[in-house]
Amino acid sequence: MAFTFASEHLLDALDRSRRILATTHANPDGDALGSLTAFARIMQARGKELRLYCLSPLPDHLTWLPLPSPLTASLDALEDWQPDTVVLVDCADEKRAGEAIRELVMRPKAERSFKTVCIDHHVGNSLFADFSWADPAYCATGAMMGELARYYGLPLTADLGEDIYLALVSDTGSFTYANTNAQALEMASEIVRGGLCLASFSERSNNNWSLGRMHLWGQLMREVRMECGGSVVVSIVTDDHLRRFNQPASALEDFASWLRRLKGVKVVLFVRTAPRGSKVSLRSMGDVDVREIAASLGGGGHTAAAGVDMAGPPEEAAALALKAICRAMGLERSNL
Ligand SMILES: [Mn+2]
Repeated sequence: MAFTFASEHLLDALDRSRRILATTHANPDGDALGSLTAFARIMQARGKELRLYCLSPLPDHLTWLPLPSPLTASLDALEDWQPDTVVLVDCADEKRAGEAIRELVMRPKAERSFKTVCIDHHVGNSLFADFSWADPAYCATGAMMGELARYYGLPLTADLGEDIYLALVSDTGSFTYANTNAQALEMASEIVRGGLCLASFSERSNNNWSLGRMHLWGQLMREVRMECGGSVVVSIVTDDHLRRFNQPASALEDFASWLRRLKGVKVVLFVRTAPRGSKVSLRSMGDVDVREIAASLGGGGHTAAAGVDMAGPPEEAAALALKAICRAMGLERSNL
């Protein structure tokens, strides 16, 4: 597979910057945060001043991640600190980072004193930024950060190595998904050679569950059901589930991926309650392009992992999504 690298223009824009506001998508996962912190470290090593913004607070399972610079959820907190460059990582479009960033990015060039940069690996990046490096050949935006670090001659060690490793494992399902490529494994190997201790990384990143989260997953697994003759697995989570086990929504992180383990399943449909309606996650084992299904419902993502926010309660959203899945697979749905 051919990988692109950042254009001279983008590299030049970064070189000329002094104060960078870096951000990523709301509800950040390991790739979003890992690539954000990696980017910040790389730019700090280049002598830049960094501020980090994310609409959502750090999810519980990622609070252990050391931050290179304070992370704020409010642009007002920057007070009179003015960026000359706004960088969005792992964002396919300007809306994913939230309204405050969208407003900044969408300002006409003549009305702003900063340039915008996007580094991202989603299919269908809208190229909204002044300078974009968008390449779906990369398994994770973190892998792009690894390439950027190599370009600047920075070793993939210590916190930078760990940031990138977190991004890689997060988006490849610990090197098990179809997007896992030799480049990712080579980069991981370079990070391990650089001193990352995998046992202690796993200790921090995986072995941090509460009993409530374990019980919640147990309950959800009991409720899982099969549709379309066993090729679609459906899991629905309501507020009641979270309340009953006293868990935050972040306790559901990665649950959908586990449902891939059911034999014969081609698509995972995971629907959960969201502040406005429902959040639908789709996972595919490779035969079905779930990004297309998500797009038909107004969402997006990757071929093997996509999502969409829908109005209405989870049961309703699940029924609509299942219909779209069955249509895409050329199957009649059994019942829901
Ligand atoms: Mn990603």
